[in-house]
Amino acid sequence: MPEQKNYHLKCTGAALDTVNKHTEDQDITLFGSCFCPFVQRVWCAAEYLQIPYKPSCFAAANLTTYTDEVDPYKKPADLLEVSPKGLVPGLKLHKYTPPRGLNESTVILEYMEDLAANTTKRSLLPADPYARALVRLQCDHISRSLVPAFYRFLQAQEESAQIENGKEFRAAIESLVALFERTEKEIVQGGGAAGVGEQRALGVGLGLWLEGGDLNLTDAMVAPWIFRASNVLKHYRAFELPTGPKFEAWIDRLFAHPAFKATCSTEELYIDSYERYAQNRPNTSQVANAINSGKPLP
Ligand SMILES: N[C@@H](CCC(=O)N[C@@H](CS)C(=O)NCC(=O)O)C(=O)O
Repeated sequence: MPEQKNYHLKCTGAALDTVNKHTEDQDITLFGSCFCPFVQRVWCAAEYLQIPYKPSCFAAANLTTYTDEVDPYKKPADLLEVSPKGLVPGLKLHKYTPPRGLNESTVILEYMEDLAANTTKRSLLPADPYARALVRLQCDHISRSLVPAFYRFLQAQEESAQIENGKEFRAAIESLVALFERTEKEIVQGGGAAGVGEQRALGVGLGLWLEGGDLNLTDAMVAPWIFRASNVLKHYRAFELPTGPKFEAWIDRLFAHPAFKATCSTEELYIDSYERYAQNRPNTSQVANAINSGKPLP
């Protein structure tokens, strides 16, 4: 029997370069792990919003270099202090005495957005309340449907379940595209824009779906799973992402975006780290257990 692969503990490629660029102490310590998509969400948002942070290596708290990544499965005390379930990502906020913690990737994303509004003045959201609500609808769909569908598909062992769950994951991507189209229609095309300049202005904060757009909250929320669909699901489930010029252009912009690219390790790291999900090994993770028992994700 071939040797089983295990998850990696150290970033590779561009992600490792990024870790090495952030060795100074900052107000924010980001507890992460190299393979975790929930971490990559907030990591690429921190890069985009230009929020200073120091990545943390809590698996070996006495390490003075931060090139290693964290092992969330070992649940070291300093992770549990900021994230009660011992899940990454977690933030330690040193501006408070004593320092405070924050967990949950979606909450951390909103926190960073609010922080940036007062500091770097960068943003992942449009200004208009209705447009913001449409972006949040997209994010809600990602949390509720697309992310669980990814794990159901990857963990399915029976061929019939793999076919069924593959369809479910594809449908979740298609529903996200439908929400993109709705947003584009209602905000950019329905705004009575007088010309290209005005259309561009209306598109600010609507993300990379729009040509000439920039990374937004939805992109950060979903990019890690779309990326893992392109390598992990392709490798283990022969999955192919949808095709078509608009979808492919979005994927190209997403994967090439400097803030996202800076948080990507090399493909092998993901393939290795997800073998345990693809084989649905017992006690792979809290997420895997939730999927197997039909419970909501932790
Ligand atoms: N709802 C959490 C989920 C985070 C999560 O599941 N992280 C995984 C790594 S990808 C983890 O820390 N797993 C540790 C475990 O399962 O014990 C969030 O959005 O932050």
